[in-house]
Amino acid sequence: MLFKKAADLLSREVTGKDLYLNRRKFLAGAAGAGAAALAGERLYRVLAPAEVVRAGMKLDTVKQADFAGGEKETPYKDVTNYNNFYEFGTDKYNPASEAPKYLHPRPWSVAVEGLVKQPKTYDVDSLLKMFPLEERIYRHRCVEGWSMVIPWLGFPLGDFLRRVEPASKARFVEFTTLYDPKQMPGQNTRVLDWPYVEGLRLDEAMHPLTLLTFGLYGETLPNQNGAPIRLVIPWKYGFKSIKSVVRIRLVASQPATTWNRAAPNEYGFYSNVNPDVDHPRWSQARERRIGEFYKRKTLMFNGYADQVARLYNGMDLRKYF
Ligand SMILES: Nc1nc2c(c(=O)[nH]1)N[C@H]1C(S)=C(S)[C@@H](COP(=O)(O)O)O[C@H]1N2
Ligand SMILES: [Mo]
Repeated sequence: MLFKKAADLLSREVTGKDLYLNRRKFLAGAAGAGAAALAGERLYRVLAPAEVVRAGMKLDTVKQADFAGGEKETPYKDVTNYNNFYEFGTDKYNPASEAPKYLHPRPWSVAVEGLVKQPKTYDVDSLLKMFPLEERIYRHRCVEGWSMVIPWLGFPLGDFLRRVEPASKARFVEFTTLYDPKQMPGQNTRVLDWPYVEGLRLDEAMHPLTLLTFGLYGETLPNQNGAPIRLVIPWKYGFKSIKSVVRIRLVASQPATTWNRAAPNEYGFYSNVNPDVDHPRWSQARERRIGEFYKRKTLMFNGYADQVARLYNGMDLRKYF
């Protein structure tokens, strides 16, 4: 069975050391709020709604792989409350409070189009069942200088792209977030050009680390983390990992992307994590891991150089930042 009720999570087996400890504590708190509801309807309204929406549904995975060198996972509470998702406001805490109220992640369809032999529109749950889900623990580095370690659930985007068969002329992939100001009230403001668009070179999109992501911490994605489907490209700055995707389009030339259009001198198309190439307004040499006080050194390609450096052989990474 693919989905289980949120309540079943309470009995989920602990697979690693303290792997699910934080989440279990969090959910125990949510259950406590639910119990209190029995005592009074008003109390329930105050405490329960956001917690219940956030808990998500359990997703079964076939394997777990640590791509973060054994580092401690960032607590669930931080992963799901400290977010960038400008469709719900520009404050880090806005998405956690607003996205659960407005965004309806099901039913949801994702269109695959452009230079592809098998164009098709998929229901997100049929997409989710196309390949076995893996849990992958990745480092996640925001261009602003903070970072986390997150256990995502998904499968390689490349597995899916091979299935839909890119045409020989396809060289890039463009991804688009939902445009619906009713579900994404931040789209009523002009902080960015909507909808949010991102892009990858086809070989980056096919790279086995690029994850088509449906969940985190064992559950479906919370709305604030990009429900019901997002990308995670762990060697690039966080803004490349586009949330709440509705369209995947194979194209011949480099797509115009939201942040690159907004500030081309600050956010390049590639945006690979690179401690040697500073943002024009701040250094990228260090980062603050959420939950830690001292800054640590940022690693080349966010620590994934062995796997991805070859993609950029012969490229001047100062020019193609
Ligand atoms: N559609 C959309 N996707 C987005 C963003 C956004 O504002 N809108 N923010 C990006 C940025 S800047 C980061 S750091 C990551 C944050 O992902 P997280 O909240 O799951 O940690 O999402 C990225 N994807
Ligand atoms: Mo970011």
